Amino acid sequence: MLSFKNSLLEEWINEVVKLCQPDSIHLCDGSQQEYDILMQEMVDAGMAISLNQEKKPGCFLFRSHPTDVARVENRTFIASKKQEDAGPTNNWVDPIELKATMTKLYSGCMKGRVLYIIPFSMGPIGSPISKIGVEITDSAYVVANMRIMTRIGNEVLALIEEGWEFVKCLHSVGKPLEPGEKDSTWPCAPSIDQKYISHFPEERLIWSYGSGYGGNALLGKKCFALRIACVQAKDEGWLAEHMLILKITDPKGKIAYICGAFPSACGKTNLAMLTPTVPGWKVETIGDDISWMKFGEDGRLYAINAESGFFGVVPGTSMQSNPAAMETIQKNTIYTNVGLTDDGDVWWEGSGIPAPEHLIDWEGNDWTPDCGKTAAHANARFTTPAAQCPVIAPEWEDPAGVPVSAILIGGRRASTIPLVIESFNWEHGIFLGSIMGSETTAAAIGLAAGVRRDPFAMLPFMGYHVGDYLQHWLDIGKAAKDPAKLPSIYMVNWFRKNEEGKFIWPGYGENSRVLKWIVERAEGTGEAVATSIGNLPAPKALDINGLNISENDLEMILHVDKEAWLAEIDSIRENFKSYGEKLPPGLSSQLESLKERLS
Ligand code: O2Y
Ligand code: MN
Repeated sequence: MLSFKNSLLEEWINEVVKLCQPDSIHLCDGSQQEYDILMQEMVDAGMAISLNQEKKPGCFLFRSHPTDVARVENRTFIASKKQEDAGPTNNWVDPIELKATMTKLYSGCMKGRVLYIIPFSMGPIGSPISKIGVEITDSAYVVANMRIMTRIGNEVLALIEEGWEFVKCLHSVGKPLEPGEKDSTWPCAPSIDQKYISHFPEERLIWSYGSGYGGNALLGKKCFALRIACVQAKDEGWLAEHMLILKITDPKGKIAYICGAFPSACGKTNLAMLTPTVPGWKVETIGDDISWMKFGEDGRLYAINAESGFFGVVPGTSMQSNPAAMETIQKNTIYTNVGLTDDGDVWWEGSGIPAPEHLIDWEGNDWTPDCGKTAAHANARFTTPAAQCPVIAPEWEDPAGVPVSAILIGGRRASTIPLVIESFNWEHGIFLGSIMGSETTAAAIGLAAGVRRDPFAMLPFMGYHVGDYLQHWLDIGKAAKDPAKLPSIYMVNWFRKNEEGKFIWPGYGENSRVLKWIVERAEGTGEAVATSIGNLPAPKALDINGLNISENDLEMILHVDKEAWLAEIDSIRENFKSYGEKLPPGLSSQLESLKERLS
């Protein structure tokens, strides 16, 4: 029996120990020494490879099981008491049924393993915006990654012992060991239907079983900081969002903070660390994935990065796409599923570094450039400390957060959506957030019907009904002491294509031109024209100095395509129908107003 001052913690841990039957228990203190010992144990067991220490000091490579390589949305469940509270976008299972199924799986699941207890804080320890969790896991890989991605250990445990509320997160790789059985290098449940990523929102409880990978296993990230936290946020009057946070400084030294919601694989990490091409402007990073926002005393929304590391996609990361990320991942980084070169370094597709003649690929096989396979898995990851990022803003850990001036929302749209639209007001901004999305492959040829709507890029991460979620955004606007202090909302689209299917806008550092206009709008100097869909940059208001873009292309990406928008309205209406009675009236009236303005 483990004993703690906090009886809730003590009861829960002892209950889990009894159920999972580990061989031993380790309470994580969060120290460097503890991390080093765990890493060495994993290297000795053949689960991790220590990389060439001259080239990549403090770096390790892991190779996952080929069936366990990404978040599993079809095995992710929201087990609210009532099905209607999960809504049409989530997989709902009755919590009693799900607990019965998973209790059987958990029974004895940690035999032959160590049970690690990780007290962790999402956000700076003790910040009024932060929250605490405890993850119980049988994976040392999870402990190591959680130490980079969150703040773990004694300081957090002390707060729990003082009585701070905590979210219970239980994780098992789902592979008990028989006496004498040799462990595999990446233990996990043998089949996909034995994996469960389950959320019990009313109980603030997470149960994950069967996967050791990323968002399925590092429970502070998507499971807590988004799916559970967005329910806490609704109940408590704040926002837990899938957003980057960046700091932008103009040539006169004036600072603004911008949050941005983009679906996975839209370049969020790159935007958070962008190198502006506009002379005199500077961008620094606060966070790249999860923003928690609360009203401050002054009536502004303040944001914190809920994490302390980056869990970024490796393929495509290069000195050209993201030099800051490249510098960050040179040391103290965990690589998962990339290629291992013969001199103990790592390599991946899109690194900008010529492919070596030979390496060992992410599955542990010999690889040559002509072998017909990629060296790295498409969802290979780096786990790296945010503090190492060369463009991290000095105030990135300020417990008070940073005041947000603007919120960006954007998906991948080949047509219809201009480069940037400024919303008329908060309600119109929420409407834009509700209709954002990306084209599915079929729609790459321009069919609006193929748009997968992804409100605020939260579709895979909403812990409750999408209609209630959007109503909560509207309510936040109503709760503002001074609506003029709410951030302005901008829909952006870096992904417009021409008739030949080529991207029109160059993206990357050139996106600073759009950020510049947004900041100028906030300062009252940027010019805009009101259109039926929102305010667009006035002619010449967007700084295109030195940019190689034709008048025609610029016209195309800043133009309101009326026909396309009318088709869009039909598709939005279809989508809204799926919300049933929970469609916020504020959003249906926005849709009708848009139709009127267009006709
Ligand atoms: O595949 C995974 O488990 C990781 S998913 C992920 C990781 C970091 C940031 N964002 C995401 C995402 O899917 O949005
Ligand atoms: Mn994400």
